[in-house]
Amino acid sequence: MRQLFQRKPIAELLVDEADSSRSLKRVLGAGDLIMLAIGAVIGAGIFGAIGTAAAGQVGPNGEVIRYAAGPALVFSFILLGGACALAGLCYAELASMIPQAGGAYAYSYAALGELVAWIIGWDLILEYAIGNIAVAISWGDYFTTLLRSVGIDLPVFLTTAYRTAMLSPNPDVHGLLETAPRFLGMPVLLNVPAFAIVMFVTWLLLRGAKESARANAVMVVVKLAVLALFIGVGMANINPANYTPFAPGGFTGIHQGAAIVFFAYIGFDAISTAAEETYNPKRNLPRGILGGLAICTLIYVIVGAVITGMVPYTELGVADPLARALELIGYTRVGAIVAFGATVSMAAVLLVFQYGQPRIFFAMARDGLMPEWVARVDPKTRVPYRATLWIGVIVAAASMLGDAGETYNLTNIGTLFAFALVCAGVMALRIMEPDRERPFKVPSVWIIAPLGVAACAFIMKGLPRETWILFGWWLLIGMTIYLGYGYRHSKLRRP
Ligand code: ALA
Repeated sequence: MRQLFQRKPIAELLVDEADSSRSLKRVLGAGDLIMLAIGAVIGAGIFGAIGTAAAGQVGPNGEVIRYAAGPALVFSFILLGGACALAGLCYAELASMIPQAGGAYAYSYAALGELVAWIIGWDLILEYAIGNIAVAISWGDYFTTLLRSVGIDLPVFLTTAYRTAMLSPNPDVHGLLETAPRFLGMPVLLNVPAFAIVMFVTWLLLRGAKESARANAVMVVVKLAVLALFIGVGMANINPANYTPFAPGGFTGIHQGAAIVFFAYIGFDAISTAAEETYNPKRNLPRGILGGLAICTLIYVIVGAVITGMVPYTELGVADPLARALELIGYTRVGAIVAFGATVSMAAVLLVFQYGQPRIFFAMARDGLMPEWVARVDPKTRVPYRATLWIGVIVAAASMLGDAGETYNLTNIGTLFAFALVCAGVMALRIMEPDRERPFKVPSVWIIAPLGVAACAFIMKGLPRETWILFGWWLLIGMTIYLGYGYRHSKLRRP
């Protein structure tokens, strides 16, 4: 039992900065971090998931799966901004205290012991790899819209995944199970664009492509420009009648809406992994995390208010709601520009997450919790190439066959769980290592951190039962793998 909760000493997690072969260069300021946060945050959530949250969701037999938030979606965004700020503060404390690339996995190894660290590492697969499945599917939807706008119509059986057809309440989409071409008796229903973008991003990463602050800044400018265009056109076309009813699903709708658009906020935590590359992390990390979060919250609230004023919220239950809303008010060409901006935005998210996932595995493999080959680095490109390639292939294949709705929920529950454990980790380390230097300290930690845990738990509660069951299975599989492999190979006990 004691071994299961053995903590890795922080000193072992820290890298000697004088050793240039093992430490990174401090090149990022607060402005770069804010840009990185916006780069990783704004993507499929605001360009895609927002639609289901506003319109709600009904099952194939007409049963309500989630209540509609309607125009009250802005309250979902405000609630989420607050909850993420609590977790963001806790991330800032741990990131400045343990400036190491493993992120939440490394913090929990130091704060809560090996078992919890493994669970977090396993859980982060939901945030990065499974999250990217949802982003890739959303990318595919926008890409298809974009091609259609220039007169290229891809065959629907090559842009719709089998699982999506199976789950869709829309008879046209569901009917594809019957009408699609067949191979060995099975309907061929593949989301080829989603597969292709993940493989392309993987290829880029394998070449050693780095998400430089500059390239990211260009993509952020594109994102912000198209959102500004959307807001500008949308504001000029608001019909106040669309704001009634304001909260069709009542508080349940706002709560369930928050649980799904939480996806739109994921990614601000990823910049905590830049701690080692930041000048003066004590000052800049909290500014980057909280500044990025504040800007994204503001943008989201405005987009939420505008889109639900442009068209009736019931029209938004599609995969590309921003482009659809513009189409519905007659701005098809602007819709195409927004669709282009969405593909750029989501490609950036895909790249950052697809970059992050192998590195978490890499950190875990270095600690002996995963097989050693996962940590193998290409001597020329310095990329953990095997992990990058395998994760790329698996995410691409899953994006080709999977459904976005299911993956959004799993990602949200997994990330919320990680956020809650980070908040708990701050408290644990305050008790166990009270004297360790904390370059950034969470103010009123005994209020903020428990509130952070409670807020995450509350948002998690808004997720459907099936998501909880899947999450339970996910953790169970993870535990089995740990007991079968990581427990016996951990380098903490066998250096
Ligand atoms: N927040 C990121 C997105 O919305 C994951 O795409």
